[in-house]
Amino acid sequence: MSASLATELARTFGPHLEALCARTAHALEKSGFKALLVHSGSLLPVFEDDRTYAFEVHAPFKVWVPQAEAPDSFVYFAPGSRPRLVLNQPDDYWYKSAATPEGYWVRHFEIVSVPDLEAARAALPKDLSGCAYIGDEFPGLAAFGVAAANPRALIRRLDYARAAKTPYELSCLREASRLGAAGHVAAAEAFRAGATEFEIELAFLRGCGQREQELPYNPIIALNAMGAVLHYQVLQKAPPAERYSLLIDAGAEFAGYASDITRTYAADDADFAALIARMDGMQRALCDQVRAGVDWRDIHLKAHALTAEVLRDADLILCSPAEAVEAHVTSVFLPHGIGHLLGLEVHDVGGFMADAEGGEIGRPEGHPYLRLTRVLEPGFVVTMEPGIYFIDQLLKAARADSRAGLINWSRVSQLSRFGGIRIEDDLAVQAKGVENLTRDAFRSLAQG
Ligand SMILES: [Mn+2]
Repeated sequence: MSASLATELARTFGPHLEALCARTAHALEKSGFKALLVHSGSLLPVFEDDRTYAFEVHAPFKVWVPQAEAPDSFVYFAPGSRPRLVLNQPDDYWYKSAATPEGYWVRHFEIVSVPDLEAARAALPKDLSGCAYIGDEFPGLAAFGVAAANPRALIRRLDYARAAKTPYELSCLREASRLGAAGHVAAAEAFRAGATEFEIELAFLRGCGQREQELPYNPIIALNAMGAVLHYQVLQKAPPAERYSLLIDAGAEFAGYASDITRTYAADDADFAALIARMDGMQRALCDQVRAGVDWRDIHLKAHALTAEVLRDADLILCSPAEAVEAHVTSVFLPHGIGHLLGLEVHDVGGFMADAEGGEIGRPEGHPYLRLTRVLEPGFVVTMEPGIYFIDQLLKAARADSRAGLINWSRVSQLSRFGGIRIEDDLAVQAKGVENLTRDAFRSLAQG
């Protein structure tokens, strides 16, 4: 971490925590609770083994403390007093216990170290009968005597508020983008040097300095036609016979906050490279539409209109762009949502919420995979990720229905070997305009 980032985090964490305390106090009052107890998560054992799966800290815990590796720890917050971190540090010679926390956030908490759950219970107030609990419902929880486990209305209120990030959170997200961009630069270099999917992943990990389980999601690294598998997970260790393209969707994490970045590269084909450039221009045009007060559903529909123009320019459709949208031809090539909230989770919570009470805003008809339907507000962080793909299943369906005559099939078969194109940036909505965390990160890396 750079000295200037350290200073920035030290400066902004206090106000972040104050804001978090205030909104949590409000949510507790509205839901009829006096306090909140949040669990970091339990270790999940592998069937009939003494190993566990990699630990994933729960987001409602890490919104309080950037402590990623502390299973069975708790944050206790009663409005009016300092939040308490009950940190599980078992006396264990098989595994290394969580390190004693240090850094910019520690002084804002009352921190109690405990060796086990029983001691954790003892480190909390005797009477938790007015306290809401959020986390795993582990066997010993009954003995805690909380008022309710995972009360839906309270969780929804807290989720709703998480969409708008504090300045501290924006600093963390900026750093996550910087780390992710560094991974992408290394990955692109590996691709150009002839690396396999697996080697490209290794380059990405080295570039961002993180192991796979630290990343916010498993990287999607797809050579050639595999780019059409939207969440492709294989990471081939053998090189393909020919190299046409790379689609890499990978992000890094900082202090619990994620980046989510996609780039597509052509190996050596001017036609496909031109299509990538066209998509890049379209993605930038969509980024320019993002600002406070805009309904994300409109952005998604605008993306379909622009996709239809790209399809026409690329000679992929035999009808007008308007007809392509109307007949759901664009959905064959762009079957996913145009973006989602980003934060402590890569697909962050609360994307459909109409208000803090939990009412939902539906998706536009015919767009079942859109993950965000809210009107953007300052502080929202969203991804912008248009794409076009040559997906066998969807093309086959279109060929069998009324869309068959609207698609230029010979052009489709010419481009299918490239898989697809997705370009994805992370955007922070400001009071005026928008900050592109991803392009800023790539630019500052290029400037050294
Ligand atoms: Mn994404």
